[in-house]
Amino acid sequence: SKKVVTFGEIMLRLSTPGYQRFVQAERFDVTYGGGEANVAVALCNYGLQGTFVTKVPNNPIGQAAINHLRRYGVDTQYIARGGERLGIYFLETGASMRASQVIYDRAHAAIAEAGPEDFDFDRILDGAVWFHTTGITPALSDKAAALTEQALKTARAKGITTSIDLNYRKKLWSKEKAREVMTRLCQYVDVCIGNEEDAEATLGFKAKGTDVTKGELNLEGYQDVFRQMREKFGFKYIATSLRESYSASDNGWSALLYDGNEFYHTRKYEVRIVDRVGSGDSFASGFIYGLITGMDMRQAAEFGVAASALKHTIPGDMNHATLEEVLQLMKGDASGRVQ
Ligand code: KDG
Repeated sequence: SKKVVTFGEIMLRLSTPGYQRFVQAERFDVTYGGGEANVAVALCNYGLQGTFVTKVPNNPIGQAAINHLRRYGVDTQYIARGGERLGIYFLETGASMRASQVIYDRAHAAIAEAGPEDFDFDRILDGAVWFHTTGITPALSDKAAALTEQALKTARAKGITTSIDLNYRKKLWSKEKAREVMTRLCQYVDVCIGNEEDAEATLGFKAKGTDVTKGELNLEGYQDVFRQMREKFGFKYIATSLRESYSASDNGWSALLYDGNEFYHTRKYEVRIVDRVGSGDSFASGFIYGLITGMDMRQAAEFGVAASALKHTIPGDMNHATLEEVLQLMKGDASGRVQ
């Protein structure tokens, strides 16, 4: 099956049980997450060969992260071992009017301190049809940014389709730094995924006359931003999942796609949120899956948004919805009920 390579960080996720606050918790639930690892797992679930590239410490916690990926069929052969530690992130899940909280404990993670000696991208990318990364990886350190650039450049040189999810993480870097680095990386990108806030923070694109921080969906503003992005970088596709209504527990969820010619707004799903972490990655992996398997761009976006709607119902960062479930949902009504 088709090989897709993703590159980034996998972290140990420690979340408070149920809806407990951090200050109450006496134990944590353990799982693993990370934008690009989430994409690799979802692609394996759909039947592609997801290859995840990172560096994890040579200790049992690093091994546990690798085992977690292997459990879902991810190819882990290029994961470098060594360095100090696996990054951790703590999660307190929100409900109703109380928002979720994330605390990072990821400084000096093995992947943040990895160097060119750890990865031979020419060999890693051999036989791949697609390379994916996100704006989280170059935010980890200057060394990680250089590796991300190296991977994208190598993929380009080998004729492999490249995608990036802009994924701005304000706790990791400033907008100024993000803009400098992401503008450089986007030269090597075919498919760009990101919402209005990501586009503003990482690339400086702002819809004329709209305030992205207000959180109201403004399709015209989006179209304006996507046009500017396309003009500057020549992306083949620009896409984003869209949160159409805002509350901590319910979402109107759709996606928008632009190919330089046509804007396509997918159908909208009403989702009740169990765990929204990783929903953007679910959209990205679904969209990538659709394009790789020959769906037209609209179907690929519909597949992505249906996959992402299902993710909201699944605890953990990774999407464990099956291919059949996603296809079924695409056929059903928008409330998610299937006829
Ligand atoms: O997109 C989901 C990610 O945010 C999550 O898996 C954790 O990679 C992560 C991060 O850096 O926030």
